[in-house]
Amino acid sequence: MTRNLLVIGSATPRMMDQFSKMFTVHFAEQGRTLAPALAGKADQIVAVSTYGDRGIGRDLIAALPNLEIISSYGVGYDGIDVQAAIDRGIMVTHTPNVLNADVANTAIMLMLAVSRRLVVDDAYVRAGRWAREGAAPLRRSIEGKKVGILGLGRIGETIAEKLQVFDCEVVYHSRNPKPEVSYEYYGNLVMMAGDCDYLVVVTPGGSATRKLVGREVIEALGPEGTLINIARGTVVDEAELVAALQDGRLGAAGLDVFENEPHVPEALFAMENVVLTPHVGSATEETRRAMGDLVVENIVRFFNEGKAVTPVPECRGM
Ligand code: 8YV
Repeated sequence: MTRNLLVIGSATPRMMDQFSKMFTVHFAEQGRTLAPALAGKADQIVAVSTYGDRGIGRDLIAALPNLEIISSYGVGYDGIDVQAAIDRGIMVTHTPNVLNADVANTAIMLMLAVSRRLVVDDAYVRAGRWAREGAAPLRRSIEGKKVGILGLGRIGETIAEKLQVFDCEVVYHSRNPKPEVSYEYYGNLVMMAGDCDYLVVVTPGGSATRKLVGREVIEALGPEGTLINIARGTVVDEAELVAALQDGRLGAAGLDVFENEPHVPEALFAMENVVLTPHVGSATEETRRAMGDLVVENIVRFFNEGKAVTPVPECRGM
């Protein structure tokens, strides 16, 4: 008898090819409840494939009495009720490391795009303004600037390493200092923001970091400062961010993530000092393929060998 797998959201054709070799595949539109069509099959589902930010909640976990593994596409797993899974002995896996380089590249791409006003200058050329009005205004360099990284995990460290090429001075804030790194540690986020040209948000989402970057941090970064967020929209107080950009209390922002995706505050659309991307940090063919392969490998190894490849930290002992 083949096992049953529930895909929440969608899976790539390559993932589907692999899944269908091993499983009967079902789809659930929502992460929170079970579609009525699936109600009769709930007890047959042993594996779930989902996304970190879409996740799976306690109710749906409870509706799947024989679930053994939740394999998530992405490093962040704030949308998954991990405690509900652990309470039932369900393994939760994610896809760390394979996306470090591209997510770090996205952060640096946003730093450069904001500072050099790439989008504005591109529009300037396309509108024929270069020929009519002459050279575009001078922009700001990222060379040698001080960059504060909020959350020095694997992606944060990759950003820090890559920024060495730009001679940036990297400092960081996280819950605890990391003795193995040489970057200066700030125990106080507001103080770090006050000392930096750029604040790069890389810390995981979830209740522990909700609105961690609020008014005080934003104002400390100040009119000459730039906020880059490639983590989760929930980490930044978005209303405060928009207001600070409008009033000139914050200099600029490069944002890949938002509080209520795919909805983005329209006030940002008209701002030339802001670059917006639609949550594409890991969205390259190469990285997404590696992430998909790891989602599948976690499930396959779990059922074949009893051990997943990349459990979330809370499930490492299982
Ligand atoms: C998502 C991400 O997984 O890894 C993460 O935490 O946010 C992304 O890579 C991607 O949006 C999948 O939808």
